[in-house]
Amino acid sequence: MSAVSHSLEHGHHAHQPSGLMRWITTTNHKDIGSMYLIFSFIMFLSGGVMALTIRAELFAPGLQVVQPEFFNQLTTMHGLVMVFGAIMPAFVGFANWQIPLMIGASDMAFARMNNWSFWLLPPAALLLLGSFFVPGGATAAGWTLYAPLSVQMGMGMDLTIFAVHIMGISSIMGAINIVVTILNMRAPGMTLMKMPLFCWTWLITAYLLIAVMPVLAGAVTMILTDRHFGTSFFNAAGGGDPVLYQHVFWFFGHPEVYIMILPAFGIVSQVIPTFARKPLFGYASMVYATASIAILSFTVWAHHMFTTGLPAAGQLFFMYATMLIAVPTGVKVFNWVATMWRGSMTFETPMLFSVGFLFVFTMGGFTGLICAIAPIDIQLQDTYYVVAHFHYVLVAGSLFALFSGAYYWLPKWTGHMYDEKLGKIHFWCSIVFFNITFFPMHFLGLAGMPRRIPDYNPMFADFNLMASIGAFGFGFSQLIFLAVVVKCIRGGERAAAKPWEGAEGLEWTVPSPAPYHTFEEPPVVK
Ligand code: CU1
Ligand code: CA
Repeated sequence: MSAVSHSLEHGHHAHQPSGLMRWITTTNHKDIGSMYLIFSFIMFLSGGVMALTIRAELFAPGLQVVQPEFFNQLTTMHGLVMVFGAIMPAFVGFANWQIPLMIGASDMAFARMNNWSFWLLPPAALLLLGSFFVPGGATAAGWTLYAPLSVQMGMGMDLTIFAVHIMGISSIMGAINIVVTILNMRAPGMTLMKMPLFCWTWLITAYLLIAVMPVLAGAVTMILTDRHFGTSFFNAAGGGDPVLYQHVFWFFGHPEVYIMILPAFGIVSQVIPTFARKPLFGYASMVYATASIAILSFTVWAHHMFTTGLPAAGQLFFMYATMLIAVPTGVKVFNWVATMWRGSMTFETPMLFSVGFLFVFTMGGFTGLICAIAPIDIQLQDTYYVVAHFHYVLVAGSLFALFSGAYYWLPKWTGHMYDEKLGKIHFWCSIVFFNITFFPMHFLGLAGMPRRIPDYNPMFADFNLMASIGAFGFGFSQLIFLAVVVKCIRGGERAAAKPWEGAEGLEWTVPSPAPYHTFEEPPVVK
């Protein structure tokens, strides 16, 4: 008895697993947040290598770096890896780190489920990346996995379907955790309308995830049963319709775009007030704008399908509904600019990435409006204009906001200040090379260059050369970020409890617990 009680009293610290077991069994939101971020960065580099192989193939007309079959696998897997492996898990990593700190909760509501949400991801990634090595290789149906091609592809497609199922389960569990944490675990006095905006954007994103991940799971399951169990959901010969797949997929796919951008809005809404040294302009309107964007995102899916023979009334509906989203998005951009108006601004790396985001993401918003116009979209469908548009949204939008947030919170996460000079070099290289890569793609698309092809007419040569040079510059610039993060984890100037001077009270709504070094043993709670 006494031995047992002795070990119970004093055993907590002694029995805490260390080394690898600590990371496998951890239920600490900070540890899990770090694992999400490291995982997503590894996936970002894998997807990046695929992108660079694509750009090497397209460096000049007539080049053949890889087989055309493999090229199609690369464009597909680049998209899937970046969307499901890099961007989404990175935002979940931010949510894990920041939400409990920002609302004054001790941890996520379901700490053990949180561990499980993360550890589902590495096996899913292995399935996805492993599909390159099965007979027939990875699926080459495009990241949207359109039927009938995806029904006919080799077994790489089955691995992809299974991976999508697992990543979907992980996302849903993560989203449930975020909703329950925010609704039930806020500190006394932390009303919903006092929450930092990052929490609001994630609360709304979590609802989007719970609503649409099952739709994606349904879409790929229908492909699976069409492939192996004799159904004909997407087979016209059996009474089905391949266009049905596009409806189901984009009912998931458009809200998915906002899943990847609303948390980015949240990060930018934290960073800009800090470095403008003014409270966020129009907090309540930001909340309502976020919610409006989320609700409207369910009503626009067929703007991806203007060339499928939709009735004219349908085309008009989806065109106007899409344009409507520009209103709440405009409210947000206005509020960010108004926050900076007459602020005493400084431009440390997080602010550079947020202001950069504002310029370049807004470009992606404008080209989105152009694509929304049905008669124009019919011309631009499946051209590089669309590729340019969504990379302005997902790279200049999601990725730049992730970098902004990473630099902003690295001092909190690691306990050290990052190297400001290297951070600034990373920003300027990123934004310059980003534009060299993707701006010419607008012209390529307008001139009619189709996407997802391994070779092209020599008339497209100049802009492709520019894009490829830009892509390699952009890719290698990301190694600077890796260097900054590794350096910051390993040491450096100790970060103050409030690392951003002159911005007292704007960084955190509640006093956050003192940071401990994530890569040290966590402190023992007495
Ligand atoms: Cu869309
Ligand atoms: Ca080629």
